Order: sequence, then C-alpha cells, then structure tokens
Amino acid sequence: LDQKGCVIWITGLSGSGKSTMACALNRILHQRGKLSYVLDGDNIRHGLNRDLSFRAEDRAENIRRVGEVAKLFADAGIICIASLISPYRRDREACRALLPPGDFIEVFMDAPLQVCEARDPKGLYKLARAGKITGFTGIDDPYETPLNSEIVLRHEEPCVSPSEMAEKVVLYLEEKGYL
Ligand code: GGZ
Repeated sequence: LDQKGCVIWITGLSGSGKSTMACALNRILHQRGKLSYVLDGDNIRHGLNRDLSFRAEDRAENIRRVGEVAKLFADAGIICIASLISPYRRDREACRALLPPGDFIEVFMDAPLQVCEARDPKGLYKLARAGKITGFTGIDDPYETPLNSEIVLRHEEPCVSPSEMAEKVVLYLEEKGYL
C-alpha cells in the first residue's frame, strides 16, 4: 500500500453539509484508487456509540472513541474521514493530539446557523425550537467555532456543490503529500 494514512475531521453544525461532503470526498478518493473510510457521527451513534446521549460528557466520549478508531484507520494507511458535530474545541484538540503532527486535518463546515436551520433536512431544528428536543447544538447547546482549522469551507451564495468542496480537500491532501 503506497498510501499514508491520515484523519480528515469534519466539524460543523447539524445541517452544515458534513455528511454530504464526507461522502463526496470518499467517492473521489475511491475513484482515484485510494483507500478511505467514512465514520459518520449519526451512523456511529446507532452502533458503536449507541450508549451515549448528547450531554457534554457523552459528546466528549463519542468524539474520543471516534478519534481513537480514526487513529487506528490512519495507522493502517487508510484516509479516515470523520464527520461529527464535535462542538467542543477541547474534544477536537484531544483527537488531534492522538496523531503525529500533520496527520489530523480539521475541516470546518462554516455555514451560518440560519442556513442550517433553513435546510433542516430531518426537521430537528424545528423540534428544538419547539422545545421537543433539548440540548440541540446551535439552539440551546454551544458550538465552539474552530480557530485553527486546516481547511475552512464557507457557505457561499450561489451554493458551492459538495463535490467542489471535496475537491478543495483533495487539493490540500495533494499539497501535503497524502495523495
Ligand atoms: C445535536 C443532534 C442532537 C442534539 C440528535 N444536538 O444532523 P444530524 O442529526 O443527522 O446529525 C446530528 C447527529 C449529531 O451527532 P454527532 O455524533 O455528530 O454529535 S456530537 O459530535 O456533538 O457528539 C443530528 C442528531 O445527531 N442529533 N440530537 N441534541 N445533534
């Protein structure tokens, strides 16, 4: 395997486009014959992390476990794409610290709450506004904006497509010698 593993950690609000971008990136990497794998918060919470809630301590544990698993993938030479809200800076930094310098690449999906809430693909913001879900990130739970992300993908008008966003990540990986 002539491939160096790394972790691409995608953070952002619910509805910011993390999963869609992760999927687009994964597809591009596969087309190029690269080994990659997506760990998606929403999916992982149905299996490995089904015991965890959305309380701060449980979010921290969710992120810690995914960080450890992502590190194993990177050790195996796989490009691991982790897509989680990961709202707390210290939890993200703890994952970064698990990897050799450079191998943890943070991608911030920088879309305003207003845009994410308007998309509301699963109707969760609506439920959160109605008080039917409590502790929802961006509504009554914090999201700590990243300060030093390697890549910031800003929401723009007209919309940048998920695959165009993924191409920016691909360029970065090429520049840094991961591709
Ligand atoms: C945030 C929540 C919540 C609360 C359910 N807060 O957009 P989705 O629906 O499909 O993905 C979100 C997912 C977030 O899981 P993560 O593991 O990424 O979160 S964290 O990193 O903070 O641990 C959302 C849904 O779960 N969801 N309740 N209260 N998102």
